[in-house]
Amino acid sequence: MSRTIEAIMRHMTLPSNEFTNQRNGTEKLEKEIAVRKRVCAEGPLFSPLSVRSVTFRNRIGLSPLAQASAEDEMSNDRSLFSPVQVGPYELRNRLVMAPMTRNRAGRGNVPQPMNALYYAQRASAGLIITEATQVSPQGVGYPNTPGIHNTEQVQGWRQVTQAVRRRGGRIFLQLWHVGRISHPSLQPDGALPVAPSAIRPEGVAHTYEGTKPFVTPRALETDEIPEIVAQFRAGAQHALEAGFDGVELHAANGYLIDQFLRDGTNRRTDVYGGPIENRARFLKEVVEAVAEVWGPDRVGVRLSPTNPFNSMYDSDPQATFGYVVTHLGRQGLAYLHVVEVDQSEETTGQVINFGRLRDAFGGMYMANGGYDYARANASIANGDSDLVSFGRLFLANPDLPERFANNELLNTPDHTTFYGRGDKGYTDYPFLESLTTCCHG
Ligand code: 8OZ
Repeated sequence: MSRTIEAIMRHMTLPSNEFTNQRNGTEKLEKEIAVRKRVCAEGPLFSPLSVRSVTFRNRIGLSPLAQASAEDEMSNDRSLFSPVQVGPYELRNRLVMAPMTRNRAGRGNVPQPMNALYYAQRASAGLIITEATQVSPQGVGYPNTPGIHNTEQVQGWRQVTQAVRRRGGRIFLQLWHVGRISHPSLQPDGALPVAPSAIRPEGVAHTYEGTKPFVTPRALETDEIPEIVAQFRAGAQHALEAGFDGVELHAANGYLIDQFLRDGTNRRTDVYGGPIENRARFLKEVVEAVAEVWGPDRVGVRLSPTNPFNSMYDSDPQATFGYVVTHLGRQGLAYLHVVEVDQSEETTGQVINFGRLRDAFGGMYMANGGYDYARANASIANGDSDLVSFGRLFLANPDLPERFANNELLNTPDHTTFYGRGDKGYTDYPFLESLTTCCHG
């Protein structure tokens, strides 16, 4: 159901002040006054009104405000290609390149020129979100993933941001700490990975010596948590120095922040565990720290409420994430980015209503997970989302917006080259017009 129709139905049972409290309240109020005047003059109470596929026989019970938004929806041309304001930025389209781990950082987890070329090739996205990037050596969980915790890494990332900017693109850095999804061989001094609780994930870690069974992580002491918040703050500061346009917090897919949020991985009995108000405390503190560096309107947050990937589970994801997004909605963030699908063969079978999360957040909603052009466009046109991020399609099609716009065929992603090693399957996917070398120099 579109957001407008939902709003209309809600409005039939809500007092009008509750409705006008929603986002853009003032603008809507002004519109309501204008529409009331017009409605009085034209008296169309018994004229039919069509809102997409639904025709109302008359307008009784449909407030002038609801009529205005319905008419707006019909007359507006929201699509993947309409510009959108995200924080201080007007993005030229609503196609976002999703964060994707590619394991191609250079020595010392420093981004290299090949990485700059890869991102610059994809600069026609309305927004690029980088691959997940460690805020500290403790936050590392895979080989050759980039960091943002030392000067060399900041310099490496600066080449990336400059290359993207030269092509007129916008780029946010995704800040990451893997928590328990690591292995002593990837940790400083061979230490145990850390987590909210000492619960071992199923499966294997990916190390420089191949895969190894996950170990039981060490539960963080309460007084260690501010140090990790400080790692995120420092990562945010480094991202600013590296020339990014903003940052996204990786609070999804079973990494450290998500491990605190969901009750399957958080069995703490201190102020960071137990009820969701406590489980969300770590995320709240990280958001606050990072927003102090960037301002909240250049900070996005990524969540994956039902994704079981990395042995994740929550007993009540609608309530857990309803609370989380309601809190985030009050912070004035750039956007909420939601992985709406399960990225694991073991599905929990849990179904939640993402529209309710979107409404509870109230700001820019970025949808992710298995969208193609038609579905993404429809989602934006009917108000179900404001932005859509594409992973594999962007990986394989550096000029994805152009291909969508012209209804062109798409390159097929090559799974064998997703993770690691060289430019094959990285910077050599063809452009429509063989512009593969477009971004050098
Ligand atoms: C695939 C392989 C390694 C890491 C995520 C950062 O799922 C990842 C990731 C994905 O968010």
